[in-house]
Amino acid sequence: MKVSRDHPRYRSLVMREAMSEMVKNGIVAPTGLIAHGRGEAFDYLLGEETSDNARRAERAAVALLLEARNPVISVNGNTAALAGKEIIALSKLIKAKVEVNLFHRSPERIEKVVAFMESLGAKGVLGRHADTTIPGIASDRALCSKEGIYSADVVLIPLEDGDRAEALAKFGKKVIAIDLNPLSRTTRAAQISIVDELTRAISNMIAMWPELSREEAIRRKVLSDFDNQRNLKSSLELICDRLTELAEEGKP
Ligand code: PTJ
Repeated sequence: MKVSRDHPRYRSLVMREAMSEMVKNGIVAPTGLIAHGRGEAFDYLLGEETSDNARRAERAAVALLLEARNPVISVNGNTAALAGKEIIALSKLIKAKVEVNLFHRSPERIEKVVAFMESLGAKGVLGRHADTTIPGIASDRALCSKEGIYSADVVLIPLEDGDRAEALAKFGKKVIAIDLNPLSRTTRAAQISIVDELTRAISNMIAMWPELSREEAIRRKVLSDFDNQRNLKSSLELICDRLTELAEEGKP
């Protein structure tokens, strides 16, 4: 479908078209479109821009990833489709491994998503040969690679379901979530919860890398100043304030 550039929601419509194409080629799961729609709804409530608290969480995330011994970025279908290239760029900067881990897992889909990331230029993508499991997850989602998620100290999980986020945290991983829903179990389980849209979050994190990679003292300060609970509360307050403002505007 051709989307007119003049349409007020041009970007959103283009993304939707791209996501539905990605369903056709098997990268995005059909229910990935529902997850995308939920994300759009929360983004609408958040004003479709990066808030100050999202920026704080993104800075803390970059600092933590740079301090990590074995950081891993977990990639699912939606993440590959929306921000595959940017994820690869970030992984190179912070020297993180990339591992494909799917909720709707099948050998064919794992192969497709890994091959898709490789077609975008990723090297050494993990996930094809899952050789162990994360304890506490009933589904195939527990499957992972020993050299990747299993032995990681820090795992970045964009657009995740709550079960795995909780299991990773219980297993001792420092979890960084990117999720527009400040109420989700994923956001609540994570040590650093970035309540921002994935593509904005990753490009902000790439832009934050030069300063944070240079200065260890700044990284330490960013991490010690960061309070995830306070930050999450601010995201909820932001939504409440926006709704109040909109309700006021709508008054006769
Ligand atoms: O590719 P698979 O098989 O691994 O499946 C991936 C999905 C996303 C379908 C699966 O992990 C899933 O069902 O996730 P949930 O439980 O729907 O959670 C996705 C979360 O991501 C929701 O809280 C959405 O609000 C949020 N979200 C959706 N799009 C974005 C987003 N957050 C940030 N940026 C987005 N673009």
